[in-house]
Amino acid sequence: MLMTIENNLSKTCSLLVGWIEPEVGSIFSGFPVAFGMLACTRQQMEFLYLCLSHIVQGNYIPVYSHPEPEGINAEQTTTEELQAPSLPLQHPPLPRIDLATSIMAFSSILSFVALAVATVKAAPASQNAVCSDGTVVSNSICCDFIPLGQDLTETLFENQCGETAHEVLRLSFHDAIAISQSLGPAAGGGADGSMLIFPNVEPNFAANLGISDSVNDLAPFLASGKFPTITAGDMIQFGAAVAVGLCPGAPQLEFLAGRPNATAPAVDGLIPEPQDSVDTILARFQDAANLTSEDIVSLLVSHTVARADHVDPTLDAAPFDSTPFTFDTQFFLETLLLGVGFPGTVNNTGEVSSPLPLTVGDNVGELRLQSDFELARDNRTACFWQSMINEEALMASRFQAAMSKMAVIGHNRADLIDCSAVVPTPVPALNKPATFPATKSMADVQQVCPSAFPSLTADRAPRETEIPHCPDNEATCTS
Ligand code: HEM
Ligand SMILES: [Ca+2]
Repeated sequence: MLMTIENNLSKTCSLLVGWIEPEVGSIFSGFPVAFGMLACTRQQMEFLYLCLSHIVQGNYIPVYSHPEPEGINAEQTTTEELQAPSLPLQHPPLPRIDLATSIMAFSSILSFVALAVATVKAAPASQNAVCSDGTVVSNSICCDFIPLGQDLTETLFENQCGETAHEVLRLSFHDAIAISQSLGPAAGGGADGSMLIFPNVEPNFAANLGISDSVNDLAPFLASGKFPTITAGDMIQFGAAVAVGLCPGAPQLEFLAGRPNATAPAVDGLIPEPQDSVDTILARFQDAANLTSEDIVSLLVSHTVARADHVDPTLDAAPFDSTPFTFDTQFFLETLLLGVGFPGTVNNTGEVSSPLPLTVGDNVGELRLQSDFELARDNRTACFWQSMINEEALMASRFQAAMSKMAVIGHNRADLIDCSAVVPTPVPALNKPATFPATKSMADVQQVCPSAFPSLTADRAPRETEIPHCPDNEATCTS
């Protein structure tokens, strides 16, 4: 039995401590105190009281460390469980909370009781459960993600591979990569939801410009009380899996549940920036989680469904390829074409000229990141980059494998529960081969890799194609 009472207690304390941070207050401040009280049985209140006294006495128990289980008497606890070997300590130093802060936060904490206790109650207890919609899952806790997936799909993403879906995918990266082996655990906890738990810290870092949109999008789902067992880190990684599944051609991502909530925000300086050199980028991914150059290229598949709002601040949603709503290989082809101009202003940091800069009204031309340009041409990454072109199945499977690594950064895979069964089935692929955009041909390719370049047809049109601002070529759109 993996989840012992000590883990439950630790996890609850972890949630509470994380939440005491002033930054977090804003997320949950609307949660009624009374609801927290009512939702608790006497046993649960005793459990909470125990946890609170641990915090007040400064004896906060980090997740996965070995707490003192004596005297704890909660449901589903056996002597055997209490004696189970503790898991290794893998947590950053925890913030110390003084008595005054704790007491001031007491009323707020009570309002969080329902969430915390529900998390404890939902600790993995059963194997091979069947959710109410018939989905067979490895653990009943997975079922809780089904309504979240439906809610995100309909309410937030509006069933489209549009702006909000793209932003949540980007958020999953910026949450996960904020960790450093060289700086040590205090630098960040990886995919731990720190962006959502401390919305006034990391989202303010320059490299995270624009990320607060996705934080503000997901925060209400976390605070709604509708998904009390779901942690911030799980919500972000699950949200990304749901988001990407709305993009035709995307694979069904793995999803593992059970990331404890972040107890501290990450430090600045850990998010790759488009003006970074290839050396810097390779070193950053290596330092974060031993990610290789192939992992990086595989993760950058995500730039096939991506648009920039902040690289050129005069532009709203400048796409990285000509099909920003389709999970296809155009991105890998188009980043290798000769750059001829800028979709908006020149001299922006991290931007280089693009092959398709034509901007007409809301239809913004393609924007090229300096980092994508360089990774496409560096001899450490160029061949793998080129190998993606017109190989949609390869691209999807490499992305899936790399995302599976990224999503668990900062955690032991074995501590998480495989809930992949509740990730919605992706929308079908369009199965359209990669093509040279109109007016472009093999003559525009800046090939670095010596392997044969795939033979592709070209779109026929007398002039450069406009890249539509709205999904499905709709005239207007919210995203
Ligand atoms: C070398 C690494 C990377 C760099 C330098 C980089 C840089 C950027 C930049 C500058 C933007 C534009 C943000 C804006 O102005 O609105 C962007 C957008 C985006 N990035 Fe990356 N990125 C990297 C890796 C990744 C990875 C690994 C993922 C996901 C796994 C990702 C997903 C996205 C997505 C989905 C968007 C579009 C967001 C939107 O459309 O609103 N990026 N990236
Ligand atoms: Ca695309």
